[in-house]
Amino acid sequence: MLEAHANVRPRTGFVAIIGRPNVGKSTLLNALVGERVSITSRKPQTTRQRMVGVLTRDATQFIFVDTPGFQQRHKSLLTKRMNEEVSAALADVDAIVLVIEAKGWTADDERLLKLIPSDRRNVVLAINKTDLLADRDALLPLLAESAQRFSFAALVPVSAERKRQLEELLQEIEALLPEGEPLFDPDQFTDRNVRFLAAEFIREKAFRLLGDELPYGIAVTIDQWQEDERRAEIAASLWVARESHKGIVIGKGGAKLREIGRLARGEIERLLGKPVHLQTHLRVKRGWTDDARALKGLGYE
Ligand SMILES: Nc1nc2c(ncn2[C@@H]2O[C@H](COP(=O)(O)OP(=O)(O)OP(=O)(O)O)[C@@H](O)[C@H]2O)c(=O)[nH]1
Ligand SMILES: [Mg+2]
Repeated sequence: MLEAHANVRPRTGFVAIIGRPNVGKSTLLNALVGERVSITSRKPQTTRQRMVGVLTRDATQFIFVDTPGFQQRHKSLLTKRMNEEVSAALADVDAIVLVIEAKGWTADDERLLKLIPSDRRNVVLAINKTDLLADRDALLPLLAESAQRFSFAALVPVSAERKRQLEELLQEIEALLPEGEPLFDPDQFTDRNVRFLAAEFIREKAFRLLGDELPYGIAVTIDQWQEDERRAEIAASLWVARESHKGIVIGKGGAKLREIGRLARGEIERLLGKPVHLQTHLRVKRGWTDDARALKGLGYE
């Protein structure tokens, strides 16, 4: 692909996608990259770690960095680590996409905006979920208000879910990227390995199938991975922070945990392109969301 544009100088750059929890950052990343790199759910705080999604087209390579939703309400050690991931993602990127919802600015959005140095000229505002607006005219005052808040390089209303205005967004970002040779193979769409993606798919199903509070206390590790050309054999653990949570995750007669496993297996099979046998175990690590050593052991450094 890159050869066809030999007369165009290649551009490559890192683009951080930031925003408060649940605005649609991961949905946007997946829509831009065209692959399911980052898990999503209707619950806030789904994403816990920085995640790279790569889009290579023509002579340009966009290296998007999805980040956890930035928030200061819940104060566990896990949340602190998640906020550190956001701050770290802001350093050394070539462009920043700040995502807000078309409903308008919230206090959490404002707090996050304050983390961005005011002299940055490489910040694009993506106003997401425009499909939920009854009246598109409502965007005009929001655009005016947003331009007053910060010198954004561009303001782009989008719908990540419906894949609307993504081309406009990509063009605005592309204009901010420096010249440079691609860092990833054009076929590669993430820096994460399949084991990590598989663990995340399991966590996603738990997020989606469990009630409102529980998912924040769930982590997933892969204990065994055996794969040959024809099939894969995977064993994973779901970790909960309290003994009393076990029953909820297992569900009546084991139905909940089975359903989580069944849905996750489907996604892992799509990812690997072969049949998967997935075993899930439920384990307790008391208070892991506030335990530095446990966080490290579960992959949240
Ligand atoms: N209607 C509508 N819903 C959207 C859109 N984009 C995302 N969503 C939904 O918003 C919810 C949150 O999406 P995520 O992509 O997980 O949000 P996030 O910002 O990554 O959330 P955290 O990782 O928790 O910070 C999901 O239910 C998405 O389906 C959109 O353009 N329109
Ligand atoms: Mg996310």
